Amino acid sequence: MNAPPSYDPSPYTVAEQAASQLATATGVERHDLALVLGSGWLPAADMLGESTAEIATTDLPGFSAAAVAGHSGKIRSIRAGDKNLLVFLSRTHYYEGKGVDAVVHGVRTAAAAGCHTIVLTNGCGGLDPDWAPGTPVLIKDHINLTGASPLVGANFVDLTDLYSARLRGVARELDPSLDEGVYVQFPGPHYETPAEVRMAGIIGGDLVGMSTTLEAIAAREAGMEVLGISLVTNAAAGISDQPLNHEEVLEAGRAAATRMGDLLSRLVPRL
Ligand code: 8IG
Repeated sequence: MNAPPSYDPSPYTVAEQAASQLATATGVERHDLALVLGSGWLPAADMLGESTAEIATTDLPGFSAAAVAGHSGKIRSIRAGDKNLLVFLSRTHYYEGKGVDAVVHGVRTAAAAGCHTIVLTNGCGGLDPDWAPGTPVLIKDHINLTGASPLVGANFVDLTDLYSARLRGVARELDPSLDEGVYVQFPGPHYETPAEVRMAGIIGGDLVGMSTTLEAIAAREAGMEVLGISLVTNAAAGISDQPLNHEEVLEAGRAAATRMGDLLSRLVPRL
C-alpha cells in the first residue's frame, strides 16, 4: 500500500485544536459570545465583566504575535451575567502579510469554541464630517477592497444581511443616537489618499479601515450572527484639514473608552 499523501491540517482543523486548548486553558468548556476589540476599544475590555482567565494567543495553535502598538496579543475569558465571553484584545491584520487564514483564525476559533454571535469592533476613519473623533457607528454593510476572501473553492456564502439587522436594532434600542454606515476595507497599511476617500464615498462607503470585512465573511461562513461597530477615531484623509497620525488615533480611543465600554457592557446581556 502506498502511504496516503499528507496535507497540512486545514485552517478549520487548526481552529478546532485552538478551541480545544482554549477550553482547557480557561476551564470554560463552551463560550457563548465573542468580541474582537480593535483600535481604541481595548480599555472597554475591563468594563465587560469579571475576567476569569487571560491567555496569550501565541500559546494556542495558529495564532501569530500581535504587531500593532496598542494591540495586545491576549484572549480573555469573561463571565458576564449568565454568559461566557471570549474577548480578543488584538487581531491579525491583512496588511501583516500572514495570509487570510491568519486574519480570520480568531473568528474560526471562536466559532469552534461555541460562540453563536460575534461583535467585531474597529477604529476607522469617517467620511461624515459630523462624526467627531470618538463617535461609534454601527456597520450596516461593507465593501471589501482587499480583493481577498477567507473562503476557498466553490463556497458561495450569502452575505445578504451579513451585519445582522436584528442585532443593530438591539444596539439602537439601547442607544438611539447610534448612526449606521457602510465600512470600506482597504488593504493598508498606509492610510488612504484624499482621492481614495472620495472614491469610497462615491461607491457607497461611510467608513474606511483596514480590518473586519474578512472576519465578518468567515463568521458568516461559520454560521455566526455578526454585529459590527466602528469607532470613528479620525476624519478620513481629506475630510478635514488635519493630517492622520496613529498616536492621535490611540488618543481618540482612550478618550472614548468609557463610552465604548458602557455601550458594550449594556449590549452584551441582550445579544
Ligand atoms: I484608527 O482613516 C483608523 N484606521 N484605512 N483609514 C484606514 N484605516 C484607519 C483609519 C483611516 N483610521
